[in-house]
Amino acid sequence: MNSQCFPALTELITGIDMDKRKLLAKIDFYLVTDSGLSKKRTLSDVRNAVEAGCRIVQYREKDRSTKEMVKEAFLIKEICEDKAIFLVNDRIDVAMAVDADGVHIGQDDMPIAIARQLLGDDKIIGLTVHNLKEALEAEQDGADYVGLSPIFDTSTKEDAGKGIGPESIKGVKNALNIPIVAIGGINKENCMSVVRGGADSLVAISAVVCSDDVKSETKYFIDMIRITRTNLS
Ligand code: TZP
Ligand code: MG
Repeated sequence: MNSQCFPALTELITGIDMDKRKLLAKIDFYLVTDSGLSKKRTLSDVRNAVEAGCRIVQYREKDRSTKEMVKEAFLIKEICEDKAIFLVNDRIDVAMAVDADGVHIGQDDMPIAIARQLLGDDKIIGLTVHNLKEALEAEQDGADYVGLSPIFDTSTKEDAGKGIGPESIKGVKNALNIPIVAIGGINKENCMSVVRGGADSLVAISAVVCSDDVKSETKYFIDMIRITRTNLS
């Protein structure tokens, strides 16, 4: 079926919009992989999260060779296919090699303007920001979304810094037009405060990948985000 001719019909049938850029406006729970913490391994985590309805996956791998990463990235891309946005953390070369939907980069990584030149206008670029100033710069430089970090203290990323608190999200949300993904120390107990704070989406790495049942944990976060949003509106 030609999704460009029948977008509404396609969405009705598949449950998602086939255009990954449009899908970015609809993300809720955001999966970031972590092979060091994962109980059931990265591919299983991605498969289960996508089956639970997760619409965005970031392949974040710090311990593998480029060759292994490319191989695994191809497999993750296949799982995400037309169901979820597939981004690669930091490694623009890996993202390009597998034709991923985009990248997620940090403040010390490739400048957005150069990443954009390399990837093209169709790809999604997310940038980690820690405050309003960085968030405004990110939007101005052409980021498609920001990852606001860390909301709470976390031991998953050693250099993440101190948590800024969920109440800090609102100021960034009010100043930006692009989506805000909250990350850092988010779990089942505090996730509602993050959505109430104004986050469009959230990441909870250890709370999900350390679990025996990634599918049900993902489902929990997706349901909670949607219910909290509905109650806010
Ligand atoms: N970037 C900022 S904090 C973080 C990353 C990758 C780790 C978040 O992990 P957790 O387990 O959800 O606190
Ligand atoms: Mg990085």
